[in-house]
Amino acid sequence: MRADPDTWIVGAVPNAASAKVAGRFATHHIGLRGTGGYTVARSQARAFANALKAKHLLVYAQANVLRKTLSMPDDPLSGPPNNWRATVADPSLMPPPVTPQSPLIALVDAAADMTHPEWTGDPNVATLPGTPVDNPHGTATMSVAVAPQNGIGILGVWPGARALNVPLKTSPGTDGEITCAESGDGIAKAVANGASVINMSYGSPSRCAAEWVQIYFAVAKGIIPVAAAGNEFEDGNPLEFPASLPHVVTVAATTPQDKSAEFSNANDAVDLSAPGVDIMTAVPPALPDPDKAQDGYSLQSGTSFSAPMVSAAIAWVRAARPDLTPDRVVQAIRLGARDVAKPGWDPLTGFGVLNVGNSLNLPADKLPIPDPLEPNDNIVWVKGKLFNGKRAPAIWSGGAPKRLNALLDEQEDPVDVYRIVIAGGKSAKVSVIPRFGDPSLEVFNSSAIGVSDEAGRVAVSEHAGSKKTERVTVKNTGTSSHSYYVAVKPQGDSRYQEREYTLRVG
Ligand SMILES: [Ca+2]
Ligand SMILES: [Ca+2]
Ligand SMILES: [Ca+2]
Ligand SMILES: [Ca+2]
Repeated sequence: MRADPDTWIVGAVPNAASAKVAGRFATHHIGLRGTGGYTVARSQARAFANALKAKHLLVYAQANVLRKTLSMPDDPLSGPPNNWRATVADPSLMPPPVTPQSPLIALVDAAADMTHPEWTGDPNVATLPGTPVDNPHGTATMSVAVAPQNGIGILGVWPGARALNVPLKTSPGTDGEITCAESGDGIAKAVANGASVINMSYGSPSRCAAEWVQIYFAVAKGIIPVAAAGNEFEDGNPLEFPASLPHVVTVAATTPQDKSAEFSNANDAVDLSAPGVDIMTAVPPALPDPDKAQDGYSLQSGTSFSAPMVSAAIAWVRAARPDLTPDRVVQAIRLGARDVAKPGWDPLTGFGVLNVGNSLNLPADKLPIPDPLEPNDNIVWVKGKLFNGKRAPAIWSGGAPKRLNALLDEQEDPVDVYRIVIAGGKSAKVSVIPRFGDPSLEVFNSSAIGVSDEAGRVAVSEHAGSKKTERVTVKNTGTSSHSYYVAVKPQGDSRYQEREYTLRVG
């Protein structure tokens, strides 16, 4: 038996009499008060135990046996030079146990091959039926997220975590492309199946309103959307969607040397990076192997493989830190990233390379405050024209003043809109007190179609500077009560994207 040669452990009835006996020897009490275990020098162990025994206070005695630090053993294809996982998650970090209640990672993607040997006997992964496996992409993204520690192939970021492949039909005659309607339907299925995180390793420069609505619906339910930044840096570096929508965690790709991958799109929407060059992935054995060695595994490159690493890390942090709101989980992932390239955030790598350990350990008081009532980025989202057909609850309808603290971000959260109700003939005093950076204040009546519609604007206050409180008074000159929409936006040319403010109405 391997044990510490110098000490012994003696367990006593946890009471004052035992403590008195322990005080006569060179002892150290182990752990919480009232648990009664002591370490003692080996030379004194027998005398201490006998002294306790004489007073019927001895409970146990044993050698101070050694424990090995646990670490995640590699599977055959996850060791060097394929050890990207060690870059994002220290192998000594043990992921939380997987239970039926663990956060579900939904990967909206090409159909995954569930007959792949990597998933044999794995009860935690699934796909939705009915779509043929015609493309390696869905199998690969799922493996990077959750491939189990099973002596076969590779390890995902959270090996053995719960994952659902939501298969999309690829459009005939294209190179595995999908329509935006398919994407919207896939996101909705992920929501309906209880996703905690939705991974979208696809995109294009075209916006798609239907996809946007589904993503914001997910955000409103506390689900975190993650998307690949895109692989077109050398083809004009266009903004791609859904990656560049507000509230989406946008993932760029880095090389094994922590440099931005030459193909990885760079823009203000990028939140962080993860390895994306020569990533060992599982691929369907029955399809032609992308790297030509027909073995069910293939080295692949692209932001498509970086994004599911972040999705799995988000699920892990959600499991380990259930006290954090979803927006603060995203902040823990962003701010926990290991800074690379230019110091601080940059458009190539965002806040840096994913680092699960840092994100797990960032103290809650180092994270930004929770940001309430998102997504509220324009009047349509709050008025119920796009969502549920229901208006967002009013934050004030008369009576005592209401306050709330909130955040903006020029890219990720460009506008905050809140509904208030003013009774006929009454007024509301609205103010925005800056806490960080410079916000502006506008109020719109319910005829306004959006926060750029000046015809519907009934009040505005936009003093330059981060010290000045914005104040307006809005009077409802009609006889019946009406909804008004308070809009807070970033202003000024701060080098920071973030704003924090207190809104007061009443
Ligand atoms: Ca494996
Ligand atoms: Ca983003
Ligand atoms: Ca906000
Ligand atoms: Ca907002």
